[in-house]
Amino acid sequence: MPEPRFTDIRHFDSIDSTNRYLLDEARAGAPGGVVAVADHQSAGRGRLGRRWEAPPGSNLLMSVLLRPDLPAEQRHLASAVVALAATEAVLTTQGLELGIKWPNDLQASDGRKVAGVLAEADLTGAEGSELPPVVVGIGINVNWPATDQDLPPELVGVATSLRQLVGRPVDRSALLDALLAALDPRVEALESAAGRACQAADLASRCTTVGTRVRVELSEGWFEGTATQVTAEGHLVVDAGGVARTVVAGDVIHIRPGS
Ligand code: BT5
Repeated sequence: MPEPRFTDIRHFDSIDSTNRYLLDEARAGAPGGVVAVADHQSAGRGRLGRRWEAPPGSNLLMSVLLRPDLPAEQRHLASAVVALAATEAVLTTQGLELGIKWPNDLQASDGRKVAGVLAEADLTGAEGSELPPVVVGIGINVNWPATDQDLPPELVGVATSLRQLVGRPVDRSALLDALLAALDPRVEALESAAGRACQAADLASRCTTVGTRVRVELSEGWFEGTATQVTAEGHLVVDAGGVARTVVAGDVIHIRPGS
């Protein structure tokens, strides 16, 4: 039996960012499988310099260090497996189905955001290395917001929590255990082509973006279309006026509902 991966779990009362911490650990040579969990982050980060909000002691804020043997074009699957493990953990512990809004949000059935995933790779010095480190962080709104009144105005109607959705406080540590248990076989699956195909298929089946009109905002402009599929690499295909455009997670600034 291979050893379970996620046994080195480092808890912090407060830290700037669990992603920052594990990126530094990765640079210092830490092995894949290290987990960082924080009660509070003073500089929790989202994609592209955005902030991740969570008051102390209320939500699940965690990162995992992975050294997946992944072809570069399939790297998005490393963050996808964390999003998939989180939806699985929410289903097993709360009986609640969440969707994945491509590329990295977990959302309730009304579209409000419950969790966000941030994957960061440190490619400096990784040249020639077969296993460049990837740190995948996830912030899950577990007990905050308890009501919409807790939210800053810009997140009202945008964010919700497991507590709001299930109507009672939710145990963060049971959710963490379930997430890591679900993640272990999924990370293992990244090692083979068949396993990666399975993870991509799971992502496609959970992805609530497919079939909807989207406005894709990239650094060099935007376009609108209908999302038609998630590819085996985890990319999103958008039909823009009869032209199929493949969108890569790392290139996207925002995916918004299209008109
Ligand atoms: C994300 O970014 O959704 C990725 C969030 C990853 C956070 C985790 S926590 C543990 C680990 N350590 C870190 O430092 N980060 C990771 P993005 O798609 O850019 O979404 C950020 C945007 O979501 C913000 O600009 C807000 O509009 C909104 N937002 C901020 N906090 C939120 C919350 N708690 N719930 C829902 N939306 C939020």
